[in-house]
Amino acid sequence: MDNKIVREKFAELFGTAGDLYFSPGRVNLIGEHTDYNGGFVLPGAIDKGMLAEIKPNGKNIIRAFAVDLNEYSEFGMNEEDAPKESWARYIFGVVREIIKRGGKVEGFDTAFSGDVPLGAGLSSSAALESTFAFALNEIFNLGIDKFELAKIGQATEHNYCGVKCGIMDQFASVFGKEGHLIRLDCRSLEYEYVPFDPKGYKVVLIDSVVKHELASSAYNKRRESCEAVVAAIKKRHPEVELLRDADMKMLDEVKNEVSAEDYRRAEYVIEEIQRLLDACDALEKGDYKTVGEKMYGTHYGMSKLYEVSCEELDYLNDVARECGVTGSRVMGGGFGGCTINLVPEDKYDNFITTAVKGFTQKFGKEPKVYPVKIGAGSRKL
Ligand code: GAF
Repeated sequence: MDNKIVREKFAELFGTAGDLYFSPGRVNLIGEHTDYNGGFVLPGAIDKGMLAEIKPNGKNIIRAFAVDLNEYSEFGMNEEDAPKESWARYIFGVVREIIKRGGKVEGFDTAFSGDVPLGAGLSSSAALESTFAFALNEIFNLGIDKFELAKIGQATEHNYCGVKCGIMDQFASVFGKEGHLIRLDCRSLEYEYVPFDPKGYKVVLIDSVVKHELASSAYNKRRESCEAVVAAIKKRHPEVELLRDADMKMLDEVKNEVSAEDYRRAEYVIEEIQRLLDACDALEKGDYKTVGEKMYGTHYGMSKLYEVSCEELDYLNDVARECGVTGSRVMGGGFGGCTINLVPEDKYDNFITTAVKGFTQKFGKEPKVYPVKIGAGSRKL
């Protein structure tokens, strides 16, 4: 990422330099919509993210400049000071969540910029939250641990941005490690770094350029469906707290008590948690064929049961299959964004050419191609 543009803008607006902090976006190999159900995920931080220059200003206000949008916002730190710009609410939310936890944040100036494509399902918002949570923790010596930093980002989404997300994106952003995926148990937050260097394969994202809008309530509705099914199962099985605790037998017992739609949603989640565990076993053995089959399984489930895919993403998935791609699926929350593809090296060029050409002809717009590089998590530069 180019620091220069942030440096220049910061100097122009605020004078003497501050410190630079960076947090990445993420990919997720498998395990989608499992995080808020207490299941597992397998994300990795990427080499793209958000970069912010920050310096305390000795006042009780935050002065922020979004370089990519060429927008400025100035706001206080009390609950009633929420800024109107949606991007500024992420910063405000992080500050408020730190204050709620007893952290003493003072006013600061900042300019920031990012190279995570927005709305592509790569967690640009988590990257932004993590950048500020991590930076403010260091700058004001707050002593908050990394788990809590991730939770601060998640709470920002819940309480200031209207998305009842799980913990995956913020966790991956804060804890990312170069060359490794993170096998995360989203209930206990126990995690393990899994080396990821699939020899003979390339991992590539194809961006459908359909912008997803998580807060458009469809995401929150999926979560509500899962909770409704848990409530039904709990009447018979009080120990079930989350879908993670349920199995298909329990789900079938309540088939007539939940809507057909909610049943399908829960079916997907229960299967997806198992798919992830199977994929992790396969990964350990270097069995990429099985990992790939599981990825296709996820796509099917996200498309037909969870219903978070779209025509463009289904098309990209079909082309992947036709081109002999080992695994392919819609990645992240869905409703647009990217597919993640595990591609044998010798099939790569043909896949990319065929997908880009076919997609452009069919939809009249060109998809974007992002080769994946697994990078490190939140840091000071
Ligand atoms: C979005 C959310 F923010 C995550 O918490 C997760 O639920 C994901 O969608 C789907 O797996 O990125």
